[in-house]
Amino acid sequence: MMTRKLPIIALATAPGRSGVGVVRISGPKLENIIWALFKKTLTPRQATVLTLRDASGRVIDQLLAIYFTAPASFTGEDVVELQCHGGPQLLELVMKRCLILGKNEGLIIAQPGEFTLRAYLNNKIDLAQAEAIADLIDAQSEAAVLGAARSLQGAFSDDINSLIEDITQLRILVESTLDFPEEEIEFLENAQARSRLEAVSSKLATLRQGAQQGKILRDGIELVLAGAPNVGKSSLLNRLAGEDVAIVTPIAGTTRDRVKESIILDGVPMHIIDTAGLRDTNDELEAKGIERSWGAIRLADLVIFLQDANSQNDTVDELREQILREIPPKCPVLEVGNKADLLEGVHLKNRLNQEISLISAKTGEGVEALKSKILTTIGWGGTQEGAILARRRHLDCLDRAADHLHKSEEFALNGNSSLELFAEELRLAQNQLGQITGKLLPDDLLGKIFTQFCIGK
Ligand SMILES: Nc1nc2c(ncn2[C@@H]2O[C@H](COP(=O)(O)OP(=O)(O)OP(=O)(O)O)[C@@H](O)[C@H]2O)c(=O)[nH]1
Ligand SMILES: [Mg+2]
Repeated sequence: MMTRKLPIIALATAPGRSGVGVVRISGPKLENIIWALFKKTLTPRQATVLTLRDASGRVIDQLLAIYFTAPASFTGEDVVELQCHGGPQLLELVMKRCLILGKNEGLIIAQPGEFTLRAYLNNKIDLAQAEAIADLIDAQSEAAVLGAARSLQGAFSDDINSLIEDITQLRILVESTLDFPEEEIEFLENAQARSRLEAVSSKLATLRQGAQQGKILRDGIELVLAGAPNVGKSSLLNRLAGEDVAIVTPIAGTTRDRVKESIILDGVPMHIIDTAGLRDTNDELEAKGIERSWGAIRLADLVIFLQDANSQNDTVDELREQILREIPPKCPVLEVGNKADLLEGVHLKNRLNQEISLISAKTGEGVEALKSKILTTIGWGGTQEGAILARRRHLDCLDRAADHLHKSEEFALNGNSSLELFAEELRLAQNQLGQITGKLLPDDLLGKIFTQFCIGK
């Protein structure tokens, strides 16, 4: 995939009926293909009405073509976009005809993400921007669209590059001292080096925080509603979703399988999972459901441990222990007491003597406050202004960069300081940052990233 130089073609618009369907072709040289298709040469960047005919001269479609010549195009190669009528059969005929007439030039069907890959390989965009294109297409909320657009404009990449530049300057400073061992100690005590390192660390911390928000905005949160049977988990799901997605009955053990519903909370996609009530049971079907509840808890980003505010007993403590054992590391648990409408003036406290949120899934009381609490618990700052969109991959690179910076600090500031190791850790930190924009990315990772794109992009 990495080295294909042949011209490629794909439907750029979604399959199905639509007003217009766009077929896109990109390749090192498209003049011959254009001639083969239309017996015409096209003026670049000018819309031209053309007729595409089948082998026996019958008109397949009258379409609008726009031709971009390399390097001034999306991919950096020659690109021609054919705006056809948007019928699925028609577009298939157009594609087939193009493939036949472009055969001599080696025209082939594009792989997912191949147009964007070529844009990346031709330095039209960096890797973070290429990912932002896919994220823009997949964005699940308005805030995610704006964040992806900002990343695509290069906001994230600019921050990364500026940090890389700062580290480069620091490395130049260090490496120029390396040849003079007697100056090492002096250097490491040099306030300038130290304050620069601190500045780099704090810049990285800010970037990490932004990327964490960006990851939440992109992927949303797996929010699992867990608790004993009959406490009102399904009722809460329905309340949050604003519709009856799960069955609610007074019978304990109503929910047998996970029910998932996604909502947008303050721009953040929340994938809410209602689960079967947790208890010991001899019912085979219910037991299977409960096993799935635990499965969901093990993959949660946030667990709401729902309780009946009116009947607190030992099983609550037992269940809490169990849930805390099963959740993934760093997954917060929010304890919530439901059925507050039946409660009179009592406030619930959990084992840690913290007051827990009280709500009524039935009347809606406390649910707005719970929504805000959910957002603060997952660390959502609520500042969408200036937000970028980020991926797990970016966060991992930033985390590793932070580790290396931290180590470099130790080598610089501890008793057993070593300038070589200090410089090496700086290099490794820089390496991790470079992977975000793709400058220093292993080839196999590149393939993985682009195959997740949709076809035609
Ligand atoms: N008064 C009152 N009743 C509620 C409230 N929330 C739920 N209920 C009732 O409690 C019963 C159980 O509600 P569900 O939402 O099915 O409870 P669940 O936790 O999903 O139960 P399982 O699926 O069996 O685990 C139903 O009769 C609901 O109407 C509430 O806030 N106040
Ligand atoms: Mg239920």
